[in-house]
Amino acid sequence: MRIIRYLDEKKSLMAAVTKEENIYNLPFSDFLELVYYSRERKQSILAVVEESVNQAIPLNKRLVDLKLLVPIEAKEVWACGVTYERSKEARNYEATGGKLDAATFYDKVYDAERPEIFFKSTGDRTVGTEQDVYLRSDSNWQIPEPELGLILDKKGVILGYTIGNDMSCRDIEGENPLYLPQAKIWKNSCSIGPAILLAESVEDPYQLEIHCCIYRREEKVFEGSAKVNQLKRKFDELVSFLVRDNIVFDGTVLLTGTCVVPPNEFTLNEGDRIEIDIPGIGTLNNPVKSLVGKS
Ligand code: DO4
Ligand code: MG
Repeated sequence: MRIIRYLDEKKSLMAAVTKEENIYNLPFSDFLELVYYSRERKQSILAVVEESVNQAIPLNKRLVDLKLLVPIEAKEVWACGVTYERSKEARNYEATGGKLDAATFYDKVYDAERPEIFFKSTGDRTVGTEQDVYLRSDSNWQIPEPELGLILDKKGVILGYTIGNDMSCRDIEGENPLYLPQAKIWKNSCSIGPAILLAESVEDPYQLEIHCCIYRREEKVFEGSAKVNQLKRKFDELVSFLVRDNIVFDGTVLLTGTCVVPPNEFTLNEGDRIEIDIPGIGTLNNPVKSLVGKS
């Protein structure tokens, strides 16, 4: 079962989407209201949603007809780094200028007990599907990072899964690791959506697959895929480091790292379109706009 938010005549509505893609409006204003209601009733989130669905009639609309919003207005989005071998290789290339025999802090963090976890975004910087992600004006090497996102409660319990795009500037990060926040955080540098797949509806989330295509003038210029079971660490391990001695809000999103990296010579251009698909969750589709001349 998936949960979406959509705009209906300027009103934001929440709905459940079944495996068969039938859509049922839910009587909650947002995902957290559903979470709190299920806690009060001592029922699982899925049980509450199924009860609503069983009493409702499906919308006479398809998902593509809806103007989808971010599935959750997360106060904070955090992200994990170098959790896949492919990300380590790409980072080593950035940091060493291609001298791949040099041992780097990326090699170290890949093998260390403590994972890399960084602050990625706030609600105001995060967009949903069909909304523009922006390119920084001071970077010449920018890529999307397609990632599985965990929707957490304040204790770190995984409530659901979504798709995340951790937009990144490879030149800024490669120049100096202390520039990481600038390589990762700017206006519209994070997108999530299009839905939350309820954790209770997934038998084995490590079997999820991530596909990414980038289109330039509707021609495919990059395509890549990965399976979440290529992840070096377990979700619980990543979450335990995020919540340790921290304040974590209900509805926090934790991106789990990327395994799909375009070739080193690739950089995003204004006008590109990024499509990230995780079967079972949906497709996160973002046009790319440039911030050059806008700041
Ligand atoms: O080390 C910097 C960030 C890594 C990252 O975002 C990723 O591996 O997905
Ligand atoms: Mg990333």
